[in-house]
Amino acid sequence: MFKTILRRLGVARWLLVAAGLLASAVLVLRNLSAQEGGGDPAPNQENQNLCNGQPYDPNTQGCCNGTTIYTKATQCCYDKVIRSKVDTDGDGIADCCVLPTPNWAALQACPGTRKQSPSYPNTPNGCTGVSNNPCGLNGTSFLGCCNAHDIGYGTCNSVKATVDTAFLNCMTAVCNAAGNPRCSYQPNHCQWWANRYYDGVRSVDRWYRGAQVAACVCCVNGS
Ligand SMILES: [Ca+2]
Repeated sequence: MFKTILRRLGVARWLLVAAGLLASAVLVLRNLSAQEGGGDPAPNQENQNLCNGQPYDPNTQGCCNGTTIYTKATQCCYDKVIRSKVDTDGDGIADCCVLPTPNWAALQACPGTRKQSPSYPNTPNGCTGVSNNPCGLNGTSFLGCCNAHDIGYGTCNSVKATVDTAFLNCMTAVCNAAGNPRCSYQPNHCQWWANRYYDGVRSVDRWYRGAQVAACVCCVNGS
């Protein structure tokens, strides 16, 4: 009886050892298969880029919206759409330049370059909301200066401070040419009004930003 128990314990020990060996073998096999077939590309294709399963060369091609391959030399992908770098729809600018730009923030985030919109008329309208000739004398009209200022704001990529300074210089030149006279209805001189008009535009951003949004289109690099 006692011998039988000892013999059975011996058999159980061998069974445990055999089970341990089998588990180790399974682990080794599992590791080998993970190295070969995991989520990464196979070793002989490790540098291959796929677009929706199709291989492409990222140096010359792109994967638009994660689904469609396009050629970088002649096309761009903007707003998830493949567009042409030339003007195929006849609106006067490359199709990769998108009209219109919705707002100032979008314009700042514009991918690539900003260009003048061919459909923006950039028509000046004089001294908007104020008198063209606040001094009220012959030779003291700021109309031409206000129009130039409008066109400056409506020129894509213009610099606001530069346009505003040119506006002041223009009005100062008008006043100087007229001898900086005392104005007809106020006890101020022409230059006083020039300075007020300059202050009026220098301190406000929204007119400049609105004009830039209307005047600019966003063009993807190379367009
Ligand atoms: Ca076009």
